[in-house]
Amino acid sequence: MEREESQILRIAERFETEGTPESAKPYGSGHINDTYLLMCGGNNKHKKYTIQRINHEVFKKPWEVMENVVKITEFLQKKIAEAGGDAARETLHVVPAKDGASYCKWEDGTYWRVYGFIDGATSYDEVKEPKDFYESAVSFGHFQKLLEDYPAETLYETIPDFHNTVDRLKNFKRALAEDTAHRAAKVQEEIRFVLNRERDCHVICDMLASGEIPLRVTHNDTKLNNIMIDNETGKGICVIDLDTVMPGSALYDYGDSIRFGANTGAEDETDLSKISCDIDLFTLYTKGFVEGCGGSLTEQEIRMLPMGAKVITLEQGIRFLTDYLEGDRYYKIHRPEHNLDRCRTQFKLVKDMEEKWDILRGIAEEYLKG
Ligand code: ADP
Ligand code: GN1
Ligand code: MG
Repeated sequence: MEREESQILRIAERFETEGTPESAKPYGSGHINDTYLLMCGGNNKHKKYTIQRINHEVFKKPWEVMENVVKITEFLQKKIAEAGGDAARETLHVVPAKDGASYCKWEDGTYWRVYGFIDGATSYDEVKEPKDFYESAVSFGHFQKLLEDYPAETLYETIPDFHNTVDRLKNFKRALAEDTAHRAAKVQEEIRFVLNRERDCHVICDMLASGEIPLRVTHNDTKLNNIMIDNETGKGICVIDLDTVMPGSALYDYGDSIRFGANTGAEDETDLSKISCDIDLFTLYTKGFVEGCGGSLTEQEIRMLPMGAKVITLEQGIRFLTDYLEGDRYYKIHRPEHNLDRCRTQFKLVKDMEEKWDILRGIAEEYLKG
């Protein structure tokens, strides 16, 4: 929901910004939180921040999200500084509220936070230059590497079963049975697409459960627009959108980037002939991610990377379809059938990956050690 600027400014005044909040404009294209670019000023100086409403329908315990974010960003700041990096730009910084908390609960029951703005860098909604995609791969891989020794058990699961594909399938079936928005009849083809791939939904969950692949601290929302790319150097400098950092699988982190960035069309493209998995981008991302992970991926993880891409794309399609069946309650939509359009791109992409399966596997297997 877009709010009056004056209200955002009043909320911003609750935080320890440098200078007085002067303007707040809607910013970015995330599907979950409401983000505003906040300008603060005083003494002829201006400073930028992002102020965000944390979507507490999605994140039921925003205080746990913020506890995670504070712990992770402090951990990363230390690691980056130790490695001689620029901790001010290479990770998010939480700006505390004036009462010392990491967020502020507003009078209407909404939850807000402020981050320092990463200036001189861009988050891209599509791959314009392949090298940006490669840089994002190195950054997401490196992010996971940096968190390799983070005590995972101290993190909250901010959305329980977030990438539990089996659970997502179960929720889809429940939504289908309930059909509250009376839309199931319209999407029989999409429903069949899911039901024909039930087995795929189990592959990664089963491997995690048996210990065949490790549970790691992962980002879990590795879309290209969750990386800031430096405008001058072209390097991926900062991983943002840390709300879903929690124990997960590297396969989902890798796969979600492929799903979004190696797609030749947009996530909500209505012309499905534009949707396919670009082999060059797939190759490039795989190289960057394996390099970024710095030797930490196991052989089995490397072997399963294409499966990560396929399963997360299927999962995402299932999530969009479920939301469509439930009457568009989760994702922000900008047109009536937006979730259905999004679902269809995901399934087209899954199908294309299936057709290119041997090629995709071959690309990943190049990186098997020994
Ligand atoms: P959502 O969960 O809704 O995707 P994000 O945290 O990803 O929210 O923020 C949405 C967009 O706002 C990002 O894609 C990015 O463009 C911008 N953004 C968020 N935080 C910052 C920041 N600290 N500095 C610069 N831009 C930011
Ligand atoms: C949401 O917040 P945003 O727009 O980066 C969603 C992701 C989906 C993505 C699909 C918390 O990401 O899981 O993959 O939309 N985030 C949450 O575009 O559900
Ligand atoms: Mg985002």
